[in-house]
Amino acid sequence: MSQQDHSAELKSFIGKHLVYTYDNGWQYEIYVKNGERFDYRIHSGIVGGRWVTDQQAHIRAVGEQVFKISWDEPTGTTVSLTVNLLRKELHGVIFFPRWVFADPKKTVCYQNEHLDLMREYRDAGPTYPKEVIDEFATITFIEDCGPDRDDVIACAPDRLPAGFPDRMAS
Ligand code: FER
Repeated sequence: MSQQDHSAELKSFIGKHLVYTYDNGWQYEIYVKNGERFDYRIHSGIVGGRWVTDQQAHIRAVGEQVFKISWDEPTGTTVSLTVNLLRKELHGVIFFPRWVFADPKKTVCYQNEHLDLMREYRDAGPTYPKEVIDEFATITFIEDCGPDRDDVIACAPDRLPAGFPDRMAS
């Protein structure tokens, strides 16, 4: 299979909408829009309130119902998620530049409307030493929404009805 065309292996992942909670309590939501892009919303954790749509990412199948999403944020934070749909388990590694870890609230926004500012912060740093977060998460909600929708993740986390992510978990 070529590097460019890996749509067949991603068939069961594209369109998935997931909510998961890391063992450290941080709660996240993602929607896999297509083979190149995804949306996410952060419900809690040091960057809780942050949300992003159409983030470009490397999305690959790495095993039976196991997928990997890796990307580089405009903030300089890099993330790689391994998503195991069979075990409803996820493993994330987040590499935070020092400035994000020191002052996470600077990145809490709808990032799409502040891309230039995020790149300015990234370039101002400091970048090092990076903070590496290595955590497992439990996937509490999975649904299939189909590809390329703009209405799955379409507002800030604090605009959702109270208890939204937990209700999605039941
Ligand atoms: C995740 C861990 C970290 C995730 C996103 C991030 C979408 C991004 C953090 C940041 O940009 O500060 O599981 O899922």
